[in-house]
Amino acid sequence: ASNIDDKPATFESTSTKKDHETFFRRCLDILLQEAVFEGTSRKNKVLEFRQPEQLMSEFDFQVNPDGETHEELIQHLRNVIKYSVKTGHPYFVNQLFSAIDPYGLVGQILTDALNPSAYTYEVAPVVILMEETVLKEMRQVVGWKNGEGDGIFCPGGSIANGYAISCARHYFYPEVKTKGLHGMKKLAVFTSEDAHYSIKKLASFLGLGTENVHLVKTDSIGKMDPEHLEQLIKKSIDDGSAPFIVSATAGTTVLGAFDPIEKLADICEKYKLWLHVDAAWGGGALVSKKHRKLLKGIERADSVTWNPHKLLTAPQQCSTFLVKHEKVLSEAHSANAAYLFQKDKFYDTKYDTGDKHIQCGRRADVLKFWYMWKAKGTKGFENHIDKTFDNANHFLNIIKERPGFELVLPEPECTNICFWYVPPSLRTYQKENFNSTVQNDEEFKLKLHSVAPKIKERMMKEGTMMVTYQTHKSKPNFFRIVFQSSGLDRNDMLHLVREFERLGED
Ligand code: ABU
Repeated sequence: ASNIDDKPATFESTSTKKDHETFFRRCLDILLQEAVFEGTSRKNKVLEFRQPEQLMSEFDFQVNPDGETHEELIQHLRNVIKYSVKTGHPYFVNQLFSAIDPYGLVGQILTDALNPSAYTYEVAPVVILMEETVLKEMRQVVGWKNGEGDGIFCPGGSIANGYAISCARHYFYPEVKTKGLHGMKKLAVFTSEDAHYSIKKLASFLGLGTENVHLVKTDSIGKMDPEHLEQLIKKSIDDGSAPFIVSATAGTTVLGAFDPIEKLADICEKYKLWLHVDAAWGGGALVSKKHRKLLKGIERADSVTWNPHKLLTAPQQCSTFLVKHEKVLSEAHSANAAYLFQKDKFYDTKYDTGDKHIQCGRRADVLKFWYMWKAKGTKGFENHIDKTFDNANHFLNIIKERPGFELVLPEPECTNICFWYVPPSLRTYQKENFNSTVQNDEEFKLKLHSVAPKIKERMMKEGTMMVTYQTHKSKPNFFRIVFQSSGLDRNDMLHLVREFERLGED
C-alpha cells in the first residue's frame, strides 16, 4: 500500500478522517517542537535572515491549481517555521510584544479549534460571557467603581484609539452618526507629539482631518506638557474649532513615558473634554501595586486603550477598549442588522454584543487572555510585571557602568530602555575632539547615526538577537530594547549587553 502522505491532500476521497488525524497530529508535534520549544531556546537563533529575493527563491510561495501531498505540506510547515522570526525567543526584544505564554498559546489554539465569531450569544455563548467578565475585571483594575462602563476587544490598539475618538464624538455630537460632519465646526483632537501615530491616522479615517489633531509638546522625558495643552485648547477655541477629546499616553512607544494624567484630567474637566488614555503599552503596570502609580489618575479617564498582548504577553492580538460610559459604544456604532441581531430571539439579546463593534465577524481574542488570567491569577500577572520592571532596571544599571553605552533617558519610566552604543573607534574620536555627551557635536552625531543600522544589520544577519532603533526629534539613531517577558533573568540582561559589545566592535 502506498503511503498516505504521498497522496494529494486536497481530495476527500483519498484522505480519510484517519489520514487527516495523522497529518494533524504530526503537524502539531512539529509546531510544538520546532516553533515553540526550539524556537524559544537560547541555544538557537532568533531568526534565519534572507534578503527578500533570496527568500523568494528558497521558499516555495507559489500556490497551484493542483493540491500537494501531506509530505510536501509538512515540508512547507517546516520552512515557514525556519524562515520566520521567533518572536517568543528571549532575545527578541525588538517590539512591544514578545514571549510565548504556554497558557496563552493553548487559549489561542483553542480559539482556532472552535473558530467562533464573537458577535452573538447564539454562536459564541462562552466567549460572549467571558468577554463581559474579563472586560469588567479590567475596568475594575483601571479603578472605575464596580467595573462600571463597557468595553470591547479590538483588532489592535490603533483601532481601540479610533473607538475612543468615535465614542467621544458621539458623546458630544450624536447627530454625526446620521447626518455626518457637514456644516459642523472643526472638531479638534489633542494628543502629544510622542503619542502613537494611530491618533492622527484614525482621526483622518473618521473624517476629522489630521490638521485638526493638535500635537502638544513633550518635556525632556517624553511627557505631555499640560500648560501647552491648555494653550492649544484655548487657541483652537479662539480659532472657531470645537475641542472634544484629549488622548493621553501611558507608556509612549519609543521612550516609554507616562503623561501626567491627573493634570490632564483637571484640564479636561475645566473645558468639558473627553479624556482618553492610550495605555496600550503601559496598561499592564496597573496590575502591580508597585508600578501602578505610573498611571495615577487613570480612573478619571472616560476611556482607556489597554493591550494585554503587550506588557502582559498575551498572544497577538489582544487589545481592548474600555469606556466608563455604559451606552456610548452601542449607541455610536449599532446598525441593527435584522438578519443577525434579531430582537425576538428566545434569550436575552443584550448578550448579542457584536453590534457595539464596527466589525461584523470577529475573532475571539478574549479566550487566550482569560486562560492566562485563570492560570496565573491577578497576582501572577503582578509578579510578571514586577520581574519585568526589575529586569529592565537591572539592564539599565549594567549599561550605566559599561563603557560605550550612553542613555537617551537617565531614568526611563517603563521597560523600554533607549540608548546609544558608541563603538570603540568613536569613543576615541569623542575623547580626542570633545569631552561631552553625544548630544553636542554635529559631526559626532552624524557618525553615531550610522552605527545603530550597522549593528542591527549584523545582529539580523547573525540572528543572535533583535533590538529596534529609531531617531527621535533631533537625536541620532539609538536603540530601544523592550522587556516584557518575565522568562528572562539577570543573566540574560548581561548576555544582551555583551552581545551589543560583540556586534559593535569596529
Ligand atoms: N503600537 C505598535 C508598537 C510597535 C513597536 O513596537 O514599536
